[in-house]
Amino acid sequence: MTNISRRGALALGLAGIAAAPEALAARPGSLNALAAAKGMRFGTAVGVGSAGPEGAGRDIGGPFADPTYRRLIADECGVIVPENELKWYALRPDAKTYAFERADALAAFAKANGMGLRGHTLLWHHPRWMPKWTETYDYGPNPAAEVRRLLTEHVRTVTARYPQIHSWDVVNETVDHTTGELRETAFSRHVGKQEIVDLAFVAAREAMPRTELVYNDYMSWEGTPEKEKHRAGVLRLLEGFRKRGVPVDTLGVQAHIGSVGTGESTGFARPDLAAWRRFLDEVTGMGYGLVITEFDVNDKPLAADIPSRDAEVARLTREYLDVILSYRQLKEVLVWGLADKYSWLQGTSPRPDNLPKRPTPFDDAFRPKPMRDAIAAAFKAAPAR
Ligand code: 9MR
Repeated sequence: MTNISRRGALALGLAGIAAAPEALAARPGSLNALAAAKGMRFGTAVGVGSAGPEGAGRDIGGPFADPTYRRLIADECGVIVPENELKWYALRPDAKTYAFERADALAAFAKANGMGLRGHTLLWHHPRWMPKWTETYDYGPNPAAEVRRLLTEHVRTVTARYPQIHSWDVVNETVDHTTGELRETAFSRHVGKQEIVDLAFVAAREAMPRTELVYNDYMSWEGTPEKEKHRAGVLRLLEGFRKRGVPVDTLGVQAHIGSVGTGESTGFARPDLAAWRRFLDEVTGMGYGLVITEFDVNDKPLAADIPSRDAEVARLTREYLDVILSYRQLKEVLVWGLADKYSWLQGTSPRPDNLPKRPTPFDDAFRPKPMRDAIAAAFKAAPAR
């Protein structure tokens, strides 16, 4: 286990992980092997658990403590991404400290099992997810300079700790989906909304000349005016990067699909495939790569019956993947959790019948679901890249 003390490991309940690495690399027939046959990689987010912005640095336990789940991940995946552990609120209890232990444990697990590591995220530029101290911190007589110093130092320090990360979500979710405009945070108030985002990418490129730098967001394939506004806002941001020469390589497509539970539209997916293809054409036309960073299917509005629920989730998975895998710019597909019991969706707006959701490829007993078959079939049908 690299970069994590024995005491730190014990505190996190992780002792023994390094001593007993799971199977090396994903097994033949795994989702990663099927992806690899087409020049792609498959992976998942996994977390050790960490409290939100109010409790930075505090461990609350998590899926990574489950050895059967770790084995499943090592079996199926060629890459993992820490679900929360690299976020500012998890890494930065204050302006001076870095709490690397949890992310170190995940990095060591990836290494021990021959898996790659993605980074999420150097700047979740969203007021809700910045640590609370950034609101009250004394930025001194030249606040803009202090914000720039803080962010640049953060980018350098975190990227230097994990040089093995081949792809970083440098900036996450800075486009407000309701307006298409850029979000404001304690940082941007001093520096500018556009400038802070540009700075993150410039600092990232300086620190990591050969790493894929990603702008990551949840713009979706739905046909509503609000979703259209979100896509247009993301396109404007990507165009601006090109005009200003900001070093951004790839668009991260989060791909939380399924339930459309808020705003003007509720119910299950009603994709506008023509609008979605137009969007992907514009993105790739500007020379950006694509990565699916957070795939899952929220089954909240679907009827309780499990076989039909799973079939509908699988159908939507296949439809979504067939469209986006037709773009050879797409090189990686990551799900946001591999097994239902560890999906973040269990902790968000419940189903009307309060049944557990079934948004991921494996069920609570880690048995493969029709969604896994759909991903496998989509990889088999995808053009090679
Ligand atoms: O799955 C994550 C959950 O455990 C966290 O509580 C939450 C807030 O940090 O973030 C979730 O992951 C989000 C990701 O970082 C960015 N895109 C949306 C994801 C789901 O909310």
